[in-house]
Amino acid sequence: MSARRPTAILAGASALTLGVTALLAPPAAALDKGDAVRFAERVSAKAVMRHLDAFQRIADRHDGNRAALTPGYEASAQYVERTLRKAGYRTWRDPFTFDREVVDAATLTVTGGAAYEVDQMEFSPSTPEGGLTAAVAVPDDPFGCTTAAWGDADPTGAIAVVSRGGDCPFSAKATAAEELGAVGVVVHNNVEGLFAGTLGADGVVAVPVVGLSQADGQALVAAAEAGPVEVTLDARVHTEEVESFNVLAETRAGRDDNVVMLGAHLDSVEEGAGINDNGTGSAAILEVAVQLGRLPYLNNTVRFAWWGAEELGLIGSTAYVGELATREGELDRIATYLNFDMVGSPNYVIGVYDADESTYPAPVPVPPGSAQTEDVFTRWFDRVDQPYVDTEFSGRSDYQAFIENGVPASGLFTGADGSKTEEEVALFGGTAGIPYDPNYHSPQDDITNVDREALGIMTTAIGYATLSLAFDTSAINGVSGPGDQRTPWKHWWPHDGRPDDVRSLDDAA
Ligand code: DPN
Ligand code: ZN
Repeated sequence: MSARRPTAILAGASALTLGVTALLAPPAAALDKGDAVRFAERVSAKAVMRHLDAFQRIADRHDGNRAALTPGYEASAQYVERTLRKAGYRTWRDPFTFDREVVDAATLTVTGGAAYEVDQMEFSPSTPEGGLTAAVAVPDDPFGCTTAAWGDADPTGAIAVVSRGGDCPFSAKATAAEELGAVGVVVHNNVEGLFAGTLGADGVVAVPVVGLSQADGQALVAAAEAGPVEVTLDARVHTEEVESFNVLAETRAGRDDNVVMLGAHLDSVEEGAGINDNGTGSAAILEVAVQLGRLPYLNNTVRFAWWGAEELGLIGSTAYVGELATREGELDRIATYLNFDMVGSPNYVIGVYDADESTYPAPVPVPPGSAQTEDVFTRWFDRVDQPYVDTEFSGRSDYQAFIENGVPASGLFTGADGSKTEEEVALFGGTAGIPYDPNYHSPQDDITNVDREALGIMTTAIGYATLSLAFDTSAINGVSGPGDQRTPWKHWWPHDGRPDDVRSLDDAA
């Protein structure tokens, strides 16, 4: 009997505890091995909503968000860890470091007048300490795309103020102004609000380039057209190395040389609680893990990951795959990776990552086995007469690192900032012409921003696919059967090993 199965673990518990546990836990009707349909019914939307309520409470107690590097993320991780441990899992934190840009100054001050907020463009140099004081110069053609656009205006020694738009990149505006002697460049928006621009690469110009809101830009240009205006631009950033972490757990049951992996990013954006993006994915796989942990036998190991710093650029999942790629055999053991990033959008579609490119050509690698992974989901939806659509296999989430390293993947998605079509309304209801999630990346992505029907449909599909693959991945990688379950293969976290980094789990949720 492998020492890795829950029954062996429970046997380690006192008989009294076992007795009590058995009395307290509802008797789990015996599940026939590999009965994915019955298992799918066990993963309830109600339980997933309870996890989402916990994430909302965590955000409420931690500055309104669960963003990477914040106490809200730490508390979210502790909730996941505590829930998993109650379900019999060991959990691991998989730390990673990365360079984070820190803003030291971001203002444009009119001498004797208003002070405006600016956004230093990506790859722009910073101003010196104390900022840069100069006159404002405005080109004849407000877009300032070329030196010719400046006409009779001369920006020598001045800070150029140009408008976004005119069908040229920010780098062209900056290069033209610098060529004519400008010492700094301000690009004001051509739609409401501030924006985060980029010069596209390092070294494009040697002068600082910032974005400014439309309203502030128009006020500045009007003042400059009425007479000389002097401003001080103070825009400085520095990078520092920071550390975050992924949360990982895997079933004790199942052969170690054939792993089915599920993942969802646990971090939110700084703007809000991130309940749909991506509390829904995190909560859905958490409940699948809880229910799966109750099964004493699986053919294949199922591994779960709650990713850190996805919103900062897929950083946690990329670090994880990068680490595995350095360890002989690690990636080969992963039969397929299932990604769940936004599975409860209020104006939802039931979307499956289009790995066979039947609707959308994929702009990223599609490893063999991905189409077969997609089939597991579409077969389920066909079986229960659930309409579904393809969504682009775009790599725009935590499966990117896996597919770039040859690991097959697919996943489910209810939509983000894309606009719902009439055809999709005919299939799923909702409203055409507005985003699938109108509150995407906003403070309004809270517990009211989840469609329970969509969440239930997706949660059941995830449960079905997980159990189906936990018993049989042969359609994906040709591996079938129980394999050798006796030799717990030393994963790069020693299984028998690293004491759970259990910290005193405060009652974070
Ligand atoms: N990448 C996800 C996020 O913003 O957290 C969601 C997403 C995926 C959005 C694909 C748009 C397209
Ligand atoms: Zn997001």
